[in-house]
Amino acid sequence: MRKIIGKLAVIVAVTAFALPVALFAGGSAENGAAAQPAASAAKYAIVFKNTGNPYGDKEMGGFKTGIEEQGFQAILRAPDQPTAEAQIQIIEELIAQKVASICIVANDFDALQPVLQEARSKGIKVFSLDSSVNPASRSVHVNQADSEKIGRTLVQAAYDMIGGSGEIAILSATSQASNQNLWISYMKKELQDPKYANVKLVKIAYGDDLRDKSVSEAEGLLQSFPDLKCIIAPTTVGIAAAGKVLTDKGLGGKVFLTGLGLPSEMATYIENGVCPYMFLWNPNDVGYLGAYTATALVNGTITGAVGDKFKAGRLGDYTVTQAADGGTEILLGPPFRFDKTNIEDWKKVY
Ligand code: RAM
Repeated sequence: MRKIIGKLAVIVAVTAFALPVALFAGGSAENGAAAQPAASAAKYAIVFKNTGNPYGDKEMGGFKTGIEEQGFQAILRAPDQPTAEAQIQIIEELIAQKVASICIVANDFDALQPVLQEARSKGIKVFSLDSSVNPASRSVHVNQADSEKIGRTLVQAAYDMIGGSGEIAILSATSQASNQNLWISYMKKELQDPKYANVKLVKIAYGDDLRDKSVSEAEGLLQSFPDLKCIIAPTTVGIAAAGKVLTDKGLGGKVFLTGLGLPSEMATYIENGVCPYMFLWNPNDVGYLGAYTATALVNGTITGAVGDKFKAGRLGDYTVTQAADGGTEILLGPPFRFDKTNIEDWKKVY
């Protein structure tokens, strides 16, 4: 770990984003558990977008660690398909199970409102994480990183890779995913800057965070736009699928790739030059912060109001702040840039 930290300390000085503090702390989840309290019957649930996403497994894994080290039971759920309807069914089951709280990684910003309000009316604490629900449906949102910075930085990266001119496309998750849609809205704002006069966003494709669909959408982009110079994939599933397609077609150095990717899944494509660099945060930490948000809401340490403070185990102290959508949020911290100089170390971490 010391070797990793030493290298990262140098890298962080030259990257747009800072290194997540939690990684410098070098703490493991176990360090946060001062004394293992006796297991309690209280159940804390997290509902991810869909199954089969390694990022989601890590996020839910971090949540489980944080809940269990506080002595409670964690319930990890995700539907097969990334739809609001499927999540509504799961949330109804969780209400019947009388869980203490529901942490939702939403497949839709507004569609979950009735069922989440029903949960809240029954005393269940509800908050979103990673992909938000609207403010009327939540106490607070746990945000992995500054949304505007993510969107703008990804367009700046594409600009840098294509030398300031050419066609670019976005390969997203589902068309309803609130986190991707928010990032894309900031990408579009960034593209309005006159500096991008020669950059053309030709299409936003949706791979639905399903591996096969993301592969065929990436192939479709290449077929429809033979002059395409860069794909921005703000989803770990999409970027890994595009990495494989570009590698298999031998398009490294011709069509560039950037976005948000898991180092463990993207190392091959960073090492072979298909993806010169990309960004992400630690998904385990997002889930772990969610676990402490859940218990802080349930035990009344926070209500989700601006200025509320709590301690999130090994991650330290957090304060609730105003979110751009009118609700409130808890921000994990800055994302990190991965490239050839550091991917070797990071692919082992997450
Ligand atoms: C995918 C999911 C997730 C998002 C990451 C970047 O795994 O869509 O919600 O945060 O990508």
